Amino acid sequence: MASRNAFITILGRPNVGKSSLLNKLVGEKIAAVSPKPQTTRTKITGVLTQDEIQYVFIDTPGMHRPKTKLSEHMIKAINDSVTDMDIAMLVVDCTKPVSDAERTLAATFRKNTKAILVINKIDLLENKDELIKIIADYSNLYDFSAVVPISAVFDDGIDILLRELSKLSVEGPHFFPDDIFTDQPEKVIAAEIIREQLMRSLSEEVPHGIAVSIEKFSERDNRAGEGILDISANIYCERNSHKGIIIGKNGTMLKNVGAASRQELENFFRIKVNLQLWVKVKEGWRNREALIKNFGLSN
Ligand SMILES: Nc1nc2c(ncn2[C@@H]2O[C@H](COP(=O)(O)OP(=O)(O)OP(=O)(O)O)[C@@H](O)[C@H]2O)c(=O)[nH]1
Ligand SMILES: [Mg+2]
Repeated sequence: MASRNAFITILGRPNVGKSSLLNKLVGEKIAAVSPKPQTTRTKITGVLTQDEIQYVFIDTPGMHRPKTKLSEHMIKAINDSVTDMDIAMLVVDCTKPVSDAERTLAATFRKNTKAILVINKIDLLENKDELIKIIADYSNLYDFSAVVPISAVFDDGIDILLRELSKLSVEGPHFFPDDIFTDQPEKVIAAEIIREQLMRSLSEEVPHGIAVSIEKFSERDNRAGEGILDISANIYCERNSHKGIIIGKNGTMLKNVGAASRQELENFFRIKVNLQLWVKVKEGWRNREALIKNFGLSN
C-alpha cells in the first residue's frame, strides 16, 4: 500500500491534557505532564507509525496571556505551529466552559484547516448526558471534521481518535524512521523528566521559574560490567529563597525529587542511572533573552 502521513498540531489552553494525550498516542512518556498549568514550554514532536500511516504530532504550550519573556516565546511556539498546519487537534477539558483561549485558537484555523475537537477528561463527568451540551458549546467555534470525547489518563477513546485521524492522512512519504517516537535529543528528555518532578513537588511560583540543564550524560560499565548512565544536572531557579525551597529542610526536597527522577530516568532509558543534581540561581532568568536562549527555550 502507498505510504501516507498526517501532521497534527495539538492545541489548547493550559492543563487540558495535551501532553498526556501525546504520550498516550505515541505509547511512550516523551512529554512532561503535571497538574500545574504551563508545564509544556516548547514544541514537542511525537511520532507514531502504524502500517502505511505515519502520524507526526506536535504538542504545544497551552495558550495563555503572556506575563514574562519566556511566556512570549511559548506563545510564539504556538503561533509558529499554527502556520502551515495541516491538521489541528483542539483539546478541551470537559469540566471547563469555552474560554478566550479556545476562541483565539479556533480563529487561527483557516478555511481549509482540518480540525478535530478532542473533549478530554470525560472520566470526570458524573453524567455522560452532560457531553451533549459540551459538544454543542465547543462546536460553535469551528466546523470540526470530527468530535471525539476521550480520557487520556484512562485510555478511553484513543482508538476512535486514531481512526478519525487516519481519515485525514494523505498519501506521502514517512519523514521519520518507522521505529522512532520522538525527535527530541536524549539530554532534553532527561532534563524534562527532572523538571516534571520539580513541577509536581513544588508549589506556587517556584516551579514555573525552574530550568534544568544537563551537564553530563554518559554511559559506562561498573566493576560488575553493568551499564550505568551518569547524569549530572543543574537546576536553575530565579531567587535565593527559591533555592532554599528546592533543597528543602535537611535537603529532603532535593533528595525526594532526585529519587523520583532517577526512577523515571531508569524507566525511560532502561538502564541504571546515577543522578547528581545541583541547584543554582539565575536571577529573573525568565525575563532575560540570553538565558532563555541558553536553556533552549527560544524559537
Ligand atoms: N482526570 C483526568 N485527568 C487528566 C486527563 N488527561 C490529563 N489529565 C491531567 O491533567 C493535568 C494536566 O495534564 P497535561 O497533559 O500536563 O496538560 P497540558 O494540556 O499538556 O498542559 P500544559 O502543558 O500546561 O499546557 C495532569 O494532572 C494530568 O494528569 C484525563 O483524561 N482525565
Ligand atoms: Mg503540556
